[in-house]
Amino acid sequence: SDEKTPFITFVVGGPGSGKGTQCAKIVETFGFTHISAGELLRREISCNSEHGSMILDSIREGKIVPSEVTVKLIEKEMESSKNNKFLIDGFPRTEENRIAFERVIGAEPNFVLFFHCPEEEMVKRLLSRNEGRVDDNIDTIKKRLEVFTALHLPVIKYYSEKGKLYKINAVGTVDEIFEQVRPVFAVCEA
Ligand code: UP5
Ligand code: MG
Repeated sequence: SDEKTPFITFVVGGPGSGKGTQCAKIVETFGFTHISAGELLRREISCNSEHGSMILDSIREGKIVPSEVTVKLIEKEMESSKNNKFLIDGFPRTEENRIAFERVIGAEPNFVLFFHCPEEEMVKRLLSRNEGRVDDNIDTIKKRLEVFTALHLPVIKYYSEKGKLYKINAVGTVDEIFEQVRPVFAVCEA
């Protein structure tokens, strides 16, 4: 493939659906660079950047940070990478996110992985994660689920209609789920 044309995969799904876990396996197996939008935002909080306190307030409330902030962080990360294969995790969360990315980056994803997981399973995983995330408490988890449910469908529908959506059943062991993910990437390697 062309060195300059980035190969972009979006990884979407509800809170705790296993996006980060599966991205780590994709990176290991297929050599992508993992860009987690949530991690980029948490990094802004911990380095006390310009938008840090606004981002912290949004994450505590499970709200979506303004697209321009998130897209700028993603853009910087893509530009500073020597790789041209990117996994963008936890983004786009809304139609507005999607449109802002296309406008700023000037590209569409090659395909989109959607991890589909029942709410009760997501809640169970998040409550037992224990990594000290400010949003892993039951009140914020409920808000994250509400925001996801209210906003994700148009994004899914858009990519589904373009034939770019791969829906993964995100229930099962990490390895079982990866066996559904692997063929999607194996095809694009061939
Ligand atoms: N786990 C994973 N797979 C498992 C399996 N198959 N069986 C059993 N357990 C499994 O997994 C969650 C937990 O489950 C872990 O403990 C894992 O070991 C276990 P993980 O892989 O971390 O799931 P993930 O989908 O990545 O969950 P995460 O909590 O990161 O998802 P969110 O989408 O909620 O979080 P994110 O970091 O993307 O965003 C956080 C907040 O940032 C958002 O709520 C929002 O406020 C803000 N944000 C924006 O505003 N804009 C953005 O573009 C992105 C984020
Ligand atoms: Mg994650």
